[in-house]
Amino acid sequence: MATDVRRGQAPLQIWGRLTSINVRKVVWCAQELGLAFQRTDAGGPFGVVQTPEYRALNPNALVPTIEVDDADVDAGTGGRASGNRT
Ligand SMILES: N[C@@H](CCC(=O)N[C@@H](CS)C(=O)NCC(=O)O)C(=O)O
Repeated sequence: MATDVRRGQAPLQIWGRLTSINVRKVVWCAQELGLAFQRTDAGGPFGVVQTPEYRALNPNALVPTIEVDDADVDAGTGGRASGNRT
């Protein structure tokens, strides 16, 4: 992947392909809550998850991953938050 995974403009970034039921849950939740978000395809045929940039966000290399400001949150059952919030 040649893109910078921190390129997004929206306050909430959702990483993951819509063919993943776990990604759909997060997108559905964000929509129900009326949150502005940007989603970027990752996982499955889109790849991305094995790149060092993505693994820095989510070492599990799974989707979805949620990015909120400077915090990276693995939306999976393992739940992880990292990064600095100011
Ligand atoms: N319970 C999992 C949910 C995440 C998960 O299993 N995601 C699958 C898709 S539903 C995944 O990333 N598969 C690899 C891929 O899509 O490349 C977790 O702990 O994160």
